[in-house]
Amino acid sequence: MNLLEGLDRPDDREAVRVGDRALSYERLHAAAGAVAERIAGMRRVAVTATPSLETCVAVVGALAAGVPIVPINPKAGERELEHVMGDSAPDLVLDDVDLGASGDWPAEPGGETPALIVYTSGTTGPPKGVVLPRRALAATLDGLADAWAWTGEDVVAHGLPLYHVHGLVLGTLGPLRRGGAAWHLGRFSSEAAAEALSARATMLFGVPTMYHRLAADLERDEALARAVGSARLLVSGSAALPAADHARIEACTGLRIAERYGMSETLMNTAIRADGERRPGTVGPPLAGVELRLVDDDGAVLDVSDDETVGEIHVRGPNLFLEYLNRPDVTEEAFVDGWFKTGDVATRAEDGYIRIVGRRATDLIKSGGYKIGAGEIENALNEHPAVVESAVMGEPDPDLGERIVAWVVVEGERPSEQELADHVARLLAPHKRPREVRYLDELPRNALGKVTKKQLG
Ligand code: MCA
Ligand code: AMP
Repeated sequence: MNLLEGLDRPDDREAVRVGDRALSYERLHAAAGAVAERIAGMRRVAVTATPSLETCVAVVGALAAGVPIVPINPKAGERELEHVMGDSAPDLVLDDVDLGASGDWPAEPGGETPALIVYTSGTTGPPKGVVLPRRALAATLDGLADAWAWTGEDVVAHGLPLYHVHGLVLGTLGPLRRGGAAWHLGRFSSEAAAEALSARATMLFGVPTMYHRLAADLERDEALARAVGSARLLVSGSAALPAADHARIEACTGLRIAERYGMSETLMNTAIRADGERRPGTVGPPLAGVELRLVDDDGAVLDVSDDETVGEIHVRGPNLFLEYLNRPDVTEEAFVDGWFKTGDVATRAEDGYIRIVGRRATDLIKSGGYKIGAGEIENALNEHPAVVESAVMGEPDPDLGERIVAWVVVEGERPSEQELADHVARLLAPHKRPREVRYLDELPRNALGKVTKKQLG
């Protein structure tokens, strides 16, 4: 099974571009081969996943070698880095990749070989490493190729981080499997997206926050709107796209965004097809090969397609992860009869379209497309010397989807909001910092002494 089929024919076509630097298939193949030779036989490696050609070569080299690679947030703070490095214990951090080196590729590893370990937040405690095998990457990318008529002719533009599934698997490995090109914008901006799309890019991948910002810019600038309107497909995922932003983008570009729904553990589950109806608020039918069911609170399977009855999404298929690294207990709890319990709550329409209406855990926050656990932030806040206790929640935000709000009880001199935000950014990551801090004398509690977050806000 050739995971990156595009690399079977390493010629001088462009494979990856980051800003104004690019690598041909030939160069990528050679440089990744050198990485593969260097790490042969290692148990696990990591890479500080900056948006760079070096990161792409490190990941492709590790895939070539059959050595699982952990992409690390370059802005990971002290605690987060300590945890990820301790938990994954890489033999090497591939931060000195040489784009000019050359080496040979070993034989293709088997489909169950772990390929990537991507860290994702839970409700409490530190993030968990999701172990993704090669066949899951292949299955999800082929499912999307079928849904979007995605071929080697396509050039995917995006400005997503390379330490999560969206930017790494879909935005980078996707084009390499198809034999097309990935065009990383370096950092997302409407101008960079428009430039790529008016040059060679055919598809744009982004999170709803990016489309929200894009909409505002396109409304101001017709030339920008025309450039974005030349795309073959605009795709949104990682969080719910507000209907208003969907309509604004359509009004400016004439294009209706296609949404798809996935998760680090499952990769992609559903997608609106390139030739399918775009109904705002829906994420389309299951991808080929993915089984999806809705289950009620008692665990009974809901055999209904009325776009009204709500149940938790369970999925099964070749797109699923192997396990949470070092967490057999949590892995076991995540499944029932071979089905993965997503925690997402949805309806199903007669034509199979899924509409996500919420999620089971209130302690999970989706901000800017990042999944963030409330407990993780509370633990970080509680480490601040002035903080006695804290409670963190997500509140609706037009730009970020949800913004992180922290309620804190402090003693002594009150630290400023900025100080607490910086404290969390330093320990965890900047995107996990509270955007707002509210000070209280005490947190509301029920008779059992448990904090009742519902009474906050
Ligand atoms: C601000 N900054 C700070 C601080 N405050 N740095 C240190 N300490 C602080 N206190 C810095 C930030 O690091 C950042 O730096 C800049 O200021 C702006 O920060 P922020 O406001 O957080 O960024 P933003 O502009 O609001 O980011 C919006 C975004 C981002 C670009 C949309 O949220 C994003 O990239 N989201 C993508 C998330 C994603 O890929 N999710 C996929 C998960 P600098 O400017 O240098 O960066 S995978 C998934 O969900 C599944 C599989 C799926 O379905 O896809
Ligand atoms: P992560 O754990 O970071 O991979 O985030 C996965 C979660 O993102 C899913 O469980 C959903 O809650 C959410 N998600 C992803 N895509 C969509 C979408 N198109 N609409 C709504 N929620 C989404």
